[in-house]
Amino acid sequence: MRTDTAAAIHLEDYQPAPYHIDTVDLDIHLDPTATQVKATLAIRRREGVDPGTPLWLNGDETAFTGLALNGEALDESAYTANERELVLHAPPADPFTLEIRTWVNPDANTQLSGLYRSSGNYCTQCEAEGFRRITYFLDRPDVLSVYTTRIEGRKEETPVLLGNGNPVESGDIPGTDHHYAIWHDPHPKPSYLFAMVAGNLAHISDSFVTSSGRKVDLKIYVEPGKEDRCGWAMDSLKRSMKWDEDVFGCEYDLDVFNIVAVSDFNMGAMENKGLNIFNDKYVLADPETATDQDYANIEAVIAHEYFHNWTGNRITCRDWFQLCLKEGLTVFRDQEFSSDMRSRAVKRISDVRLLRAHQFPEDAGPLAHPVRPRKYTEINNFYTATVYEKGAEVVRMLKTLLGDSGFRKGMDLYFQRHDGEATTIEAFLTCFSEAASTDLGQFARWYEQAGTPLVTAKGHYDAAANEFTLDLSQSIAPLPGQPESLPAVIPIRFGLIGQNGEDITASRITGAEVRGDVLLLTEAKQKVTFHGIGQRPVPSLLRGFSAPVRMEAHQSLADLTFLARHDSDPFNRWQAVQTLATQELIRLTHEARKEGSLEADDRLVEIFGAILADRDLDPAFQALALELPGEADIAREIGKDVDPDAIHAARTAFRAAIGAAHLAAFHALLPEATQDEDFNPDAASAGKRALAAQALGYFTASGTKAAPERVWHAFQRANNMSDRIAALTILVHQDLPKAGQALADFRSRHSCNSLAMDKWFTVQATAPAQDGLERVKALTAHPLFDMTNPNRMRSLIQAFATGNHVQFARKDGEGFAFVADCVMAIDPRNPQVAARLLTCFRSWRSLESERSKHAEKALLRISAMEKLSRDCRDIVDRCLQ
Ligand code: 0A1
Ligand code: ZN
Repeated sequence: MRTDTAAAIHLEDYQPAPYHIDTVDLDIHLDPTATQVKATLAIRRREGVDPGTPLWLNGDETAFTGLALNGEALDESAYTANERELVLHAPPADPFTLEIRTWVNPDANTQLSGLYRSSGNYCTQCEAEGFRRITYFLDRPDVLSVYTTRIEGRKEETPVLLGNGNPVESGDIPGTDHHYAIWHDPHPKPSYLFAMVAGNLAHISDSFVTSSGRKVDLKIYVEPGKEDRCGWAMDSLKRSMKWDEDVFGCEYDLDVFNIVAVSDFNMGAMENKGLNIFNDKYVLADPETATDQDYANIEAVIAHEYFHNWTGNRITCRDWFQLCLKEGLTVFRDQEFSSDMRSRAVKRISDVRLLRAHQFPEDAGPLAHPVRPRKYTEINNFYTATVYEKGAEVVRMLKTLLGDSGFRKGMDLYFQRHDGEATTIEAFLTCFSEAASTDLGQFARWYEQAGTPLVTAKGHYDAAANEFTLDLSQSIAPLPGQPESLPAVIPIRFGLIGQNGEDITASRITGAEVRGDVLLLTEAKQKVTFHGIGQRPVPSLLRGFSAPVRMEAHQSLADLTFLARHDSDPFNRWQAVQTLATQELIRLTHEARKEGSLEADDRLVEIFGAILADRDLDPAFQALALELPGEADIAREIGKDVDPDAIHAARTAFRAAIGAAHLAAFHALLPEATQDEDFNPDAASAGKRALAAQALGYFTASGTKAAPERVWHAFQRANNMSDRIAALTILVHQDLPKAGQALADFRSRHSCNSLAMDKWFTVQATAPAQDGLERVKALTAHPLFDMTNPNRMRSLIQAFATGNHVQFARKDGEGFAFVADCVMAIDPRNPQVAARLLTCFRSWRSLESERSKHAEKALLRISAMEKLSRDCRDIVDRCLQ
């Protein structure tokens, strides 16, 4: 493990590598504890580089066993080789080949970076810097090479041998029990996209014919016995391939596309060229074990990884500072895909909820960084919501600003101009400014400045002048390392709604550039006037969440209620309800703190009745609108001196009031109605189930006597995982009498399915009971709990830290202490996973003083660890700065 305090790497220090590596020939002899790797590299000095310039290759715990130059063994004085580097002191001036021999112990690789084993199968993870753990290399994304991989293994242990690109040759090795396979990938790629897999795997197959008539063999590999859960992933893959041709003109470029699902994986999935490797959570689904959310996630992640083939693989990043070039863009593309497959409005609302839940707090605390950071010490810590989700929002704003056709022209130019390159955000933006003949200089600030802009809007209607004015402002609160910021270009999609609920058109708008229904806020303060407005309008601002900002529109209860009922923009209808609910929840939180009355305002309770009664609404939309802001959302809005117990009390009281007031309406929607239908994973059926689950939750929250029996009934009758987990969550979180029995039933039904059992752990981890922490601690001793499996660890510990505010942030500090202990226990085995868990402390300074002192103590305890990984050191230092 690297425990050094590594020096920061700065964007402005970027230099191209002094050598090209044109081809990489790998010969890998597999063995669980002693895999032999021979890498033959064809190396060429870059033009302009002095002959004899040392060649410095990265390693990381790499075990050197031999080196030859142009086929000849080298004198030891000619090079330095250790765990971290291989330096050839004076390489020849002319192109040369280097033959490097290393060995790897896959069984000992608990970091899950490089070559490791998962359930006995060999697999690799090379992004960001895992390839150097297999062989020494210029392990950076701007070194592009053509790879040929020969894999050899024992036939019995590894009947399946997979590599990047196309299969070239395979066969037995006479006189041995070994066999081999050779794979060739004609597309030059960076080392982070290298992958190989070997093991005893089953598969399902299908095929896809591309727009130019190329037949592609598609296969999904899984552990034997899991093949029948791959159908949805395959279906999603074929739809992704078609969609990318239709919407972006991107065609697949190899003869095969393979996906492998493994059960030990640090992240979601990885876009290795032609050989995507997935956390099996994002592949396996059937109605019995996967929720509707799982189905939607699988569809999105399959698409995401597939879309990387163009945005990431064909065009990659010059350096890791440009990570958002591939990630922000690819998230945007997968969001668009899901919107086209499902309801666009529901998808947008769900994405914005996630952005607010994960990215906003990141952007407001010690871990804030620009979408394109300028410095890092550990790149693995920059696979963040800011790079991914805010990065996607920035691409979405580009589309909003340039319009559909301007955006498509820019994308076409990007693909045409940069195919086969490792490039930058500047180059990406240049394609759009050229294609749409527009200056994006100020827009580029979105990539450079951290922090969520706060936009304020105050409207004023002048009846005499027939004018409506909006006083707009934008600002970003000071952040560590960013005391001041400059105004960004903020596209605000808007409408002015008249009394009949229809949008009013202004005869003229002054004070801002307006493109269609989007006005551009470009200054710190701007006054915008809408002329020819014959009645007082209700403004609907930031429609579709047209920019990743916080909006304070100072609207009255009456106007927000009007928007909740009449806005033609579904996002803003939802937003109006959220704004009203948030205001009420903040008020109730203050009441709870002073032990005042927790009686909810009837006018707000009634809004939920209107949503329930509106039969024109899509059930999925109704379900989202009924979902109150989460405890973390309320905490974020309160911002400082946060008391999680008061928030919990307020939210519980508000839910009870809504449930009681609309008991009959909720009763009519209970899950029985949907449970008799055959299961269908499509968005419409999922929406009905989501609404039924909300109904069951509110019905119970109301305190009605009938509830416990109804929930138990719903649990028993469930014919799919969504309904079952919804009922189980209510039973456990409300501590209903049958909770224990339901947990036991669930366990015996699903004990052989680890993804289903992850849910079982999560339901308990997130229960806000008084003894919630003690229950979680007890579960760490459960025979099925395994701290070394990332999914299982996250299902209990991370779920507790991020989904159980009252218990994680307990006043006695025990929640923080427990999670800190877990971080310290995981760190020596798997620093990446430990560091991610550690980020759950990032908002500690916003807590009330007693709790924040406990959090600080826990962080200091981690910081004092002598052997802390670079990953955790980076996070803990930034949290404490
Ligand atoms: N590029 C992948 C995410 C990923 C990043 C790092 C990993 O290992 C440390 C694994 C996957 C994606 O965006 O899906
Ligand atoms: Zn990605």
